[in-house]
Amino acid sequence: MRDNVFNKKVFIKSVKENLMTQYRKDLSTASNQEIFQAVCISVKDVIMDEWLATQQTFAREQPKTVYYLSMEFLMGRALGNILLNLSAYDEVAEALQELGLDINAIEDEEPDPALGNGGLGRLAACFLDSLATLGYAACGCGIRYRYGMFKQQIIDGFQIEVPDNWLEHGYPFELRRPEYRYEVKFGGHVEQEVDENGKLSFVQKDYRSVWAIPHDMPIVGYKNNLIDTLIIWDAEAKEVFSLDSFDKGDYQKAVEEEMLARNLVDVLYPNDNHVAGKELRLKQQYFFVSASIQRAIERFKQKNDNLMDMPKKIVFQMNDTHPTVAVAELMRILLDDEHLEWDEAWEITTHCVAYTNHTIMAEALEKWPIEIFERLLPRVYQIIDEINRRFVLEVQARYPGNDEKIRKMAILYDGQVRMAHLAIVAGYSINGVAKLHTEILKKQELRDFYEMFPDKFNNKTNGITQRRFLGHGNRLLAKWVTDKVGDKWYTDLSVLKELTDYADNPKAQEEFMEIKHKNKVRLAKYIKEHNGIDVDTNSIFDVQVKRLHEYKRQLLNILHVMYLYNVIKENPDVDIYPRTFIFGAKAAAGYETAKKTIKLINNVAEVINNDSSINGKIKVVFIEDYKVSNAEMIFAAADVSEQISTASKEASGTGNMKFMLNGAITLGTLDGANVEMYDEVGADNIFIFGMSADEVIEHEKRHDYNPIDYYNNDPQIKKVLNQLIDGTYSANDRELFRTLYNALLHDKEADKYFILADFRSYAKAQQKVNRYYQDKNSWAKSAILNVANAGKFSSDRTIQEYVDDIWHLDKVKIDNTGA
Ligand code: 26V
Repeated sequence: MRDNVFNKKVFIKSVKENLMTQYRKDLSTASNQEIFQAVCISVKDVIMDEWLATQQTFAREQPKTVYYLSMEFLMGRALGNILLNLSAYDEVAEALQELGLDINAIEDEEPDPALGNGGLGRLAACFLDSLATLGYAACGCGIRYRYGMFKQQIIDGFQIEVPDNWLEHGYPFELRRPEYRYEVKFGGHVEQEVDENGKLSFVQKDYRSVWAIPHDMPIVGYKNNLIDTLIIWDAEAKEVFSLDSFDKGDYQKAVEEEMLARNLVDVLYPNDNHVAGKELRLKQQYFFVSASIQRAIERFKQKNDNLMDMPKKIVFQMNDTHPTVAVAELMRILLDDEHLEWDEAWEITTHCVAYTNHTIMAEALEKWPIEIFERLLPRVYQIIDEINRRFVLEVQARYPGNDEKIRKMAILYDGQVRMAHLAIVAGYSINGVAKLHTEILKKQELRDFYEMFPDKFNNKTNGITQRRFLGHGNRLLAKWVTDKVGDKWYTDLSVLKELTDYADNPKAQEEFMEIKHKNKVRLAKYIKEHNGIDVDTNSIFDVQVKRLHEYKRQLLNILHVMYLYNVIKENPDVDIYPRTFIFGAKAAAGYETAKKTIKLINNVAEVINNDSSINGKIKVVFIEDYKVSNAEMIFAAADVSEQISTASKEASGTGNMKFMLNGAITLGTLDGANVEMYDEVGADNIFIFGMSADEVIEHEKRHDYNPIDYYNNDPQIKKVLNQLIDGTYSANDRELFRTLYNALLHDKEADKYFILADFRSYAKAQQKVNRYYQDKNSWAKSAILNVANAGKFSSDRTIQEYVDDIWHLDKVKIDNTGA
């Protein structure tokens, strides 16, 4: 079947036909966007057959299914990835070439479905890719945001947020399925009713409701004919506001429901690691969770008649606390709709839901005011209240007279619903996302819960899909790797170990550096086109791309650039190998410090890039609108990967792994998964600096850190900080960076993220980078060893661990003979 369609001749014919039927155009008149759409339709033909075959196999074999509940799926572009996984990329590229078209230009027509903020959403996307590739039945469940993550424009150095209307041209790979809609109810009140058997039941009255309409997206497994599904739910008004309802006196209700549906899925909240407590966000959470659970239960009931068997067939993985209302919604359906007893419903729920924690940042811990919760979800709130009541009894039984424990552990406390506590009490598994992170959870943040439920806690170190981040993003290196060790790495990344044999080989080193250089040329071209800056492709590409957050310390990086610039100015002959400092980062719209940091980076770039006296030794580039599609190109071109978070704050990081897989050398703290990367690659092939997590935590406990000491005792640090407020980088407005200056020296929690404490150690590590790069062979060797030791960080490994330890899914084989 695949062979047929992707046969060059057949494919070209099919694309031409699509152009004709869709647009009444031929190749000479069609735009690239139209050709992109036509190509997608041809590809979709193949997908549809395999998708159906997969779903039929699932229906027949009833494998256990994971429902991955996530507010975010940062999918990135689909076309190239689908072609790669269908093993049709080369054929299609050649076919397009025959038509005089460049496949990259066609791929560039696809908007990034940016239905996520950062690491958490991208992880969900990598997981789906691995689940399908490994042959497991999985269903991603999320929201079809009308506007994805905002597009970032840099104007006069400032970030400007522009709406991302990703659906503008229609999205070719989604399938709208209104026939599988569900009703989701909000508000009203709960009434108790007694049925003829004297049984008490609870009924929600006077509610407003919307339809949840599923849109399916295909998740194509790698060369295995299996296609899983990502469902993103859209909201539609139940009763379209009409004369009919007016007649019935429902006018007000119809209008309200239409308004509710209209706003519900409009925007993805662009905050990351920070809770704003917006009511609409809670609505979004309940909306997609309720629809997803209704769907799962309905599917289950089609083939099973005993709900107590649900844990054998279904697991709901909660991606952070955002979908935690799932606990109460599942209870509600089992109690109110399925009429189970509390103990039965609890038995099922506590064997069906599991929770992943992605952050220890206190600002990201979700707590909802009880008032909002009760008003919006009255019945769900009653259930949470009951779960809490029972849990508190349990705590009291275990720690008699210890009110402190209750204060610390209760689900409802101080007028708030603590979502993490609900997730932990109900979930049968609680996992962190890197070894260090899980240890910190157990010893610090969630210590009381660990003491009470030690067996629930486990670690699943994150991973990334090598198919997108090497196979698609770095085709040159992918080919080089395949030439050396065969193509097994696509599904078993551990074979990269075999590259170790080449690390010392001068020819392999040269080939590797040549590929890196070509990727740098590609990125330089992108930078020239987008930023108008010429960068030296022989310079070290030193890259920090990730969400902008104080704990990630982009500020440390740029302060160091300012320091280097001072050093060069004072001593023009200093031995500094040319370096291009590349940044990419979006800041949450309301996060002032983060936005100021972007402005600072751009102002420093402006000054340094235009100072001819330093002979182009250092340059600074801020890449606008960092997103999955340009990320793939950036990782491929990086020499140095900046992973410089304050130790203990970055739960895992996944960008770090993408750089490693592309042969960049990490400059980082012993934080998150960096620790495990260090273990894999060895001390000689990574640049580590800064305080340890234990040291940071110790200072935080003792409140004994004083950044002023560093300022007073280190003249070079002092000079750099003074330059924040003396107009060096803001000639027209000396006060522009005062807030950054104060945040480092004078605010209440001055230098909360220990930038000054780590500055010297960072500068030293940077100096090591500077020297090491000049020894080309050693550098190439280390870079190759980074690729060779990246095997552990495949999301295939991560997913297999989830399957073995938490989900216990059945492997499925899709028979392709009917095709
Ligand atoms: C939190 C919140 C809080 C409420 C408002 C909206 C919002 C949106 C996203 C988040 C998630 C923050 C947590 C997160 O992204 N954690 C990242 O997860 C990655 C995957 O596990 C991990 O590699 C990163 O270290 C971690 O920061």
